[in-house]
Amino acid sequence: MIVWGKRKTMFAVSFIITVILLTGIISSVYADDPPFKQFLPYILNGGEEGAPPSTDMEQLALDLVAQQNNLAVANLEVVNSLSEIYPMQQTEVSEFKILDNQSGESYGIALNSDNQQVDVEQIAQNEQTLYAGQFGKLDPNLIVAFDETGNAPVDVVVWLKDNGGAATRIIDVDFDSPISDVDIESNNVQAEAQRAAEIQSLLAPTAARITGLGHSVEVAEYAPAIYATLDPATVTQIASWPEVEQVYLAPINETENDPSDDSPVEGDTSTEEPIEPELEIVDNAIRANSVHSRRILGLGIRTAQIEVQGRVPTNNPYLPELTHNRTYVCSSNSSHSTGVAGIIKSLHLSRFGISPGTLHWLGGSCNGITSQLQNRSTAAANWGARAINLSWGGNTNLVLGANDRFYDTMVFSQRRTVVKSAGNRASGCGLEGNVTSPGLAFNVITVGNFNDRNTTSRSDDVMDTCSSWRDPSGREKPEVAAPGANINSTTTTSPWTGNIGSGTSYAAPVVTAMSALIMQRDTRLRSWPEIVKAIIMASALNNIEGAARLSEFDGAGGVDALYADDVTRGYRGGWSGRSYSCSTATNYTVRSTSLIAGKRTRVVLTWPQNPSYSLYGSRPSADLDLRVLNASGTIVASSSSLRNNYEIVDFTPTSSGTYRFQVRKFSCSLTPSRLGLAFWIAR
Ligand SMILES: [Ca+2]
Ligand SMILES: [Ca+2]
Ligand SMILES: [Ca+2]
Ligand SMILES: [Ca+2]
Repeated sequence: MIVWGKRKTMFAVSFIITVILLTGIISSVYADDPPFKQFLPYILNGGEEGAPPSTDMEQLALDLVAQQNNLAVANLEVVNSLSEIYPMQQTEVSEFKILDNQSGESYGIALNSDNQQVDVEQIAQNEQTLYAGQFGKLDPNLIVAFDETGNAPVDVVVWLKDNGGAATRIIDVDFDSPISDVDIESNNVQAEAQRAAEIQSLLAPTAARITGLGHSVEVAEYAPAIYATLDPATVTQIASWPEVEQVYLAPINETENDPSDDSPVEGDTSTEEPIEPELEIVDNAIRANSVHSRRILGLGIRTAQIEVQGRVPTNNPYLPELTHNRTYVCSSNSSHSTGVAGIIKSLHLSRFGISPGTLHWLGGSCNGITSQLQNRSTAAANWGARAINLSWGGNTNLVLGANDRFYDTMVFSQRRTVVKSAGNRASGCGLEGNVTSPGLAFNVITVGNFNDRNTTSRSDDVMDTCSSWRDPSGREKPEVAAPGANINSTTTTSPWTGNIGSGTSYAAPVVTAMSALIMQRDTRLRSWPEIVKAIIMASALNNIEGAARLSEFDGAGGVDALYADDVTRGYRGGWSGRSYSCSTATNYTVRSTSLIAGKRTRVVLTWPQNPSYSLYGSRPSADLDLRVLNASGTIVASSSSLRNNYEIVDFTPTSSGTYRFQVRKFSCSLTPSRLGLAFWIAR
């Protein structure tokens, strides 16, 4: 790693060159790579994560908060901090979250590298304004794409400013709620129709304007997105229109299996792994078999997989009764599509899928074209899919792109659970480790890949060395990990099952299928992706690497279907869903429950990123924190992330009694609309 001082100098030089070269960007001809390419992640996302702030700076932050609020510094504690570099302004800002242990109040303070107090949200806004002034409202990856194609037209997504959708009526739910799923569903149908009408009237004038320039367009149904193929001059013109939020590259996407890992390397015992003889090892490894024996099979739940490449054969006897949508898929059969389908719903007697009872939809795009993938995702949702699997993606250098914003919108507005493979870009595959887009999206569940070593014992489990892990600044992705190494699933030819290889592509459908099991257990959860995500994270107790609470490669841990089912049915755990707006009380108790001394407890809070937030790519529109309070009001555990749109606590109470799970509103710029909470208690 380069030390900060040296990097800052290097950066300053590159930055000056960048500005010189990119002034009047469209008229210039790019001879080389855009010079800012290596800084892509930091330019739009409001900063690269810097080195942690020094203890001196931490002390200064404590002193300032004490001074400004008339508090005793001895009662104050830094609970989280984050340093980020803002390249357009050539500044580094350190943010601190400070808790007053006596009152339970929390305070935020931000300092620049000269130890001056600054308004960090203002700095983030300025960064975006400066970027737009320099480069237009263009996705940095779009600028790179124009460079690579010699300024030829490329596929883009014109994303419009949007008020966040109709003020939808949210029905609060928890395990004992008398609200029926019929009420929730009719609420959703109404809200979705309202949203579609609103989006169409928002899109029509701009779509007509682009058509007027001589370009054909397509529009999305529930997202403020217009698809077109445009040259740089036209993009620059469109980006200057006030109604346009951003113009994104519409990338070409690839499947996220790792074909190089298909078979053991002969003679190299260090890398040799047995091929899973049966998919049922995965079933057992995550204990889905125990859930199946409770007759929870995903019955009555609609799932979908959106695929890059081709079809699933209609004559595979273990994959009957699928809904094959063939609009944009290749005419040939695909081992990737067929393998993913089997992981979700194979009916092979000894190679059962994780949710063999679901009604399942297959469709996608032969060539991984973004507009087609988004279009087919909407078609799947319209068909009724409630859990949607995305085992494909692309590297955007950690910049949130057109697909991230689209799927964040799908979760936010259409209340679907969306699951995405983390990518296979880690060192085992010779790459840098970036989580791929749309796995950077806040609201999807991003899944890493662990190797269960073909045993149900958990002690030998390891992360797959290809599984992507590198995060956007201040965030932690993936959320969870699932088995995805040396998988045996359904195939395209007789005998119809066999080795399909490895990759996060095969870990994601495990979690998609688990979502369907959760939704069968309680059908109200079909339209509460926040609760489904909270349940999956709270129950992911197979710690594969690093800290048990949350760590770099496995997130909250390896998934566990049995614990997830227990939490869903309210056995040694439970869940709640609530409406939530920026005007909700600063301290808001979601749930009170009895906890047991000496029994490990895990609580997860999730809320959606509002995709209409002006700083969408760099920070959540609401920064909520999670606290657990005992009967006397003392905080016994807390989680205070600055950038994640989830919080997780993992602790063991020292006394039995009633505890409160409290949401602390640290900041709220735009409503998240709702939140989900789930908790698990050791037996
Ligand atoms: Ca194992
Ligand atoms: Ca871990
Ligand atoms: Ca990570
Ligand atoms: Ca937070």
